[in-house]
Amino acid sequence: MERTLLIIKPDATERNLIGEIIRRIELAGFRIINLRYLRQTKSVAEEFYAVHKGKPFYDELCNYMSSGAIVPMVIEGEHAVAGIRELIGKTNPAEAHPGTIRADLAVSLTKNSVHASDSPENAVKEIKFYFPREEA
Ligand code: 3AN
Repeated sequence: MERTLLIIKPDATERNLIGEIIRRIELAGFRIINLRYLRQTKSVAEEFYAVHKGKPFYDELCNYMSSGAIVPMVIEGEHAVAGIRELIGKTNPAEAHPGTIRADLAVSLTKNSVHASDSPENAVKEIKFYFPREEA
């Protein structure tokens, strides 16, 4: 069993897609074991995306991730990190395979509806970020 962090981003919460995204996660056989609904400040978004600091899209990304409600959640399942990355599709929705969350629901490269941890190591860190009391 493995855990990963997924975040439903502001473009998706705004378009009432929380249920649709959760439905796809559950249908794929994963369990949601913790979940929050919040709006974060820009400085919290900057802290979460610190690895991207200095990249040309960093400021836009942090503004966007503090522009509306987000839903971070802890997901558990067999090979959850790779499995959820597959379910969400490529970063750019234009390049994502049909049937993936980003191909079907996302708006653009920035407004790409969801984030998911890209490695088991990052999953542990990212889960701690939004769920500090969650056991790894
Ligand atoms: P992923 O979310 O697929 O792991 P990352 O970690 O490379 O992708 O990028 C984090 C976020 O930054 C992406 N979800 C996307 O919203 C944004 N992003 C990445 N690359 C670009 C880019 N070239 N232009 C604009 N935004 C980008």
